[in-house]
Amino acid sequence: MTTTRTAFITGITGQDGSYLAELLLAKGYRVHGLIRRASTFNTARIEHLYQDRHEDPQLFLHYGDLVDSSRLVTLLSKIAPDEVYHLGAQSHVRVSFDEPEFTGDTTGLGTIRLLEAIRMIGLDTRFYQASSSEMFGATPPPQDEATPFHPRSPYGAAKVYGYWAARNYREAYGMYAVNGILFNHESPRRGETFVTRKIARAAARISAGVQDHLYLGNLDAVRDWGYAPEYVEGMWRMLQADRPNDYVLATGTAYTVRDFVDLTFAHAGLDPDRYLRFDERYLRPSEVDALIGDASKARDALGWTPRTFTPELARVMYDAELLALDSPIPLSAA
Ligand code: NDP
Ligand code: GDR
Repeated sequence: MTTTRTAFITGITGQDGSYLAELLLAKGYRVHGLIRRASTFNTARIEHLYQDRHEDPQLFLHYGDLVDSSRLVTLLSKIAPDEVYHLGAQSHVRVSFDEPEFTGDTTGLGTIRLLEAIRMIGLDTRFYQASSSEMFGATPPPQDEATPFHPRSPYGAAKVYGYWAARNYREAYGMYAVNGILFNHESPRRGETFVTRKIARAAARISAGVQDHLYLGNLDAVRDWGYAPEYVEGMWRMLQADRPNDYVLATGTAYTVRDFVDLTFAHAGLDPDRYLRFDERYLRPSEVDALIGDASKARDALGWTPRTFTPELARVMYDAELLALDSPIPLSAA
């Protein structure tokens, strides 16, 4: 007899949370998600999931916030999930320089609030921490699980705190807690202010004649961009392993921001130099110059490998933007 497993996802309204909820529902999980109360709808990325399931709901949303410990305790004790995927965070690196304390509170302390809630309740659950390649920061590539951290932003520093919190609860209390150290992963559901989505959206709007220019900051940064749906599958695999461990997920390939512009505009049949402009507002006080991951450990231990690489990603994201221009369905739900 199989029993339905229950998952709890923080950050379910975000890019990764929405793909992970889809994946887990397809695997037969009952999925609970933490959402923030907002004056406008913030559930566009997951709306299709609960609309599909009116007769037999398997997706349940709960108001709460990572800064509200007592709410996390109440919710977790009521839901008693088998797996907790902690994806909620103030996830924008540039914004973390404007809001360093808030970023530390949500992205850093939010992790310990959740871990401590699990410990206090005595919940037997598996815990996934959304760690980031931003923790490597200034340490040159290639980066893997043994690479020293040198964060270059309040966001990166907060993620280092979350990483060590997860490891500490594993070592101190024997908790099944893992760190997925994920390199950049993108999709048509990426937030509009991250660079890949910004480029894809601008190219589509320029093609359609509704935008004139694309303003960017540093074009020389090197990133290892993969495809988000493949990365959430890696998160799930990490929690199915016999023992808790930490894993890098990455494609192992390197492209500059300028390369992403060129790939996207070439696919759109546009000359980037006609439209590209520089705006220093998009520069960061300290930049992460190059991130290129080595995901050999995840390949060997979990059988995880990336299938979509940056050139295809640029095409997929541009095509989705173009379709969305004519569609009444918001792209974040597509
Ligand atoms: P998004 O920015 O798309 O989503 C962030 C999510 O966190 C949203 O659901 C947001 O809710 C929620 N959130 C933010 N603050 C709070 C809070 N105080 N309380 C409760 N929920 C909150 O991020 P991604 O989906 O791209 O990333 C998921 C996680 O993985 C993040 O932790 C990110 O830092 C990390 N990560 C991402 C990588 C990437 O390339 N995408 C790479 C490595 C790590 P709302 O919708 O209300 O804003
Ligand atoms: P990143 O992603 O900082 O790597 O963090 P982002 O897309 O914001 O920046 C990538 C690189 O592009 C450069 N850049 C610009 N970035 C933005 N957002 N807007 C611009 O106009 C622009 N012009 C140039 C940046 O300087 C940077 O070098 C993402 C987030 O998802 C994190 O949460 C996650 O942890 C890391 O990826 C891995």
